[in-house]
Amino acid sequence: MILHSDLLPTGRGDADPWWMNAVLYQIYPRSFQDSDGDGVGDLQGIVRRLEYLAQLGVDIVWISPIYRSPQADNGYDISDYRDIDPLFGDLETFDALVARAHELGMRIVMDLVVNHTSVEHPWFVESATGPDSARRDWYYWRDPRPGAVPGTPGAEPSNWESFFGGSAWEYDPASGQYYLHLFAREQPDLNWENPEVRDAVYDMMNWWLDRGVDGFRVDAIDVISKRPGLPDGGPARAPFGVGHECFADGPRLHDFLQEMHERTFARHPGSFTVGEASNASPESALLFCDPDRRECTLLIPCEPVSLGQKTGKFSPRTLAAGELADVMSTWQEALGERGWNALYLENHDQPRAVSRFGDPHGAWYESATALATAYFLQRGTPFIYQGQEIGMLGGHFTRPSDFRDVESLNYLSAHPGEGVPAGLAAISRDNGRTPMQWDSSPAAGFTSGTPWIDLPPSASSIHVERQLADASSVLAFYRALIDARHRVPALTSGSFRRVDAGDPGLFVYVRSSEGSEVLVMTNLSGRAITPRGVFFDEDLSPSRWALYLGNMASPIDSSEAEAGDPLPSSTMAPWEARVYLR
Ligand code: ISL
Repeated sequence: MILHSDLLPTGRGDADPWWMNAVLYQIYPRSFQDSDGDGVGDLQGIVRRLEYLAQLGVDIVWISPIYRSPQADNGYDISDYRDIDPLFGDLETFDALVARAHELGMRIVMDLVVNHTSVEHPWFVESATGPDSARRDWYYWRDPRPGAVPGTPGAEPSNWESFFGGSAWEYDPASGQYYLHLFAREQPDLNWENPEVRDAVYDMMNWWLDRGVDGFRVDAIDVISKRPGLPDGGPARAPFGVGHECFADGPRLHDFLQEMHERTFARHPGSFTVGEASNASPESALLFCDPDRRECTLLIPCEPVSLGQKTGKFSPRTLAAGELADVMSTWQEALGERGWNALYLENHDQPRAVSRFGDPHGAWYESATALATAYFLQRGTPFIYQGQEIGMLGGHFTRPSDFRDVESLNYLSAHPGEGVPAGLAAISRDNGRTPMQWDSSPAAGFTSGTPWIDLPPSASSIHVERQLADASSVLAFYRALIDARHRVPALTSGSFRRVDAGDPGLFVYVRSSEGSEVLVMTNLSGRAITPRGVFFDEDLSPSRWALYLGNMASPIDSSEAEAGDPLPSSTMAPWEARVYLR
């Protein structure tokens, strides 16, 4: 690794709004740090690790759901929005966590899951008492299809499929009706058409904001508005199931988001809202995050991380050279200087980026750092998912009993006798949920007990302790990227321009603002490639570029090692990454 920190402006630059030079870190609490030996991470564990995050340079911490929950979908099924699940701690510990994070200069963002609740939420329990319940209309209850035998296949009110497999309708023999669940059957969809539902949601959001949280990551926000009448959908369009066009980007979605903004975020100036919109496209993205529309601060699109889904999620195909770079640039260009995006490669729903897009065996370090460089310096707010900063790899799932995630378990039970298909092992959400690897102890310092999900074999060599002691580690590399985001003006507000380097394996771009420019060169392939084109470009030719960061121990052209050297025209090694400033 080559690092010339002396090239950075001293001190943190200005940003307006504040998140333009901020870096976000996502914690999946169940797998971050256990403090009581039950094998499940908890809030006290997070508190213990806050200093680690502050030292890394993290500005915002998003914590996946910690509310009271039966944990059918690891907390994305909430039974009490105003309490902490005892698995993770209590409100007092949560308040202490927020206070400590604030002392360390970090903000806390909660996950907000309001497309659905748990079946154990009192709202649903009351709604399920029967058609006369005062809360019946808080959820979607519908009669069976006329003429069909209730409770048998085909009798569902519509043909919609759940994201997690099977019908999106669950039959309730007691009332003879079905309720809608776009996710697991334990996650009934709230009826956002009902103003009482929306009032209750906004009250709850204000309760947390008043308590001191700094914003929300709003889960599955683009499916809250359903097409009136809940009609049958047309044929499935991969990777989505049947009915998707009837509930994604529904007719009142943006009215609801604008109302939510007005009723909650507008009352808490500076609060941060991330909308998770798996259906958003480069064409629709600005509807969510154009500041004038007053909806979300930024958007989590899913297209870049859904790449390679063929007919279904668990039948991945090999990506073509340059495919990832092309999708990322399309999003950058679509949002331009108006919108603001979440930049990310990993989260708790995705496999680890190095396992998926890199070369975990042949070029682990190089591909981890090249992928990091490629996404981190684009326009938007970079998100780091826990463990990504040390290049964690995916899980090792060989038996059905190795899986924990509801989506994977549903898949296994729908495909009995197939063992563990390779696609499931590679793409299962459990890949991103193995415990954080802190040190070389048997459970990687995550717990003194038995972890709720197994660690991968790579845990013994990839861990925080080792990387903190190594000035050239993946962790050190991330720290250098974070420093650059904090200090270089072009990375805060600068435009994004992709440069054609003549080969799909190369992803090269320039960020520019007045008086500050950054040139990012990455080789996202396992081939050595000589860039073409870039250096004939008038704008890029001056020899004033200085190499700030590189992931090769010694660049192919040794003259590149010195800061201030001219832009090299030499070949980029497989998975090489360079960041130049001027
Ligand atoms: O990753 C997906 C399916 O495997 C996505 O379609 C994902 O389900 C979708 O983006 C919504 O995800 C969010 O809501 C889900 C929860 O299970 C996910 O963990 C969460 O990120 C339901 O609350």
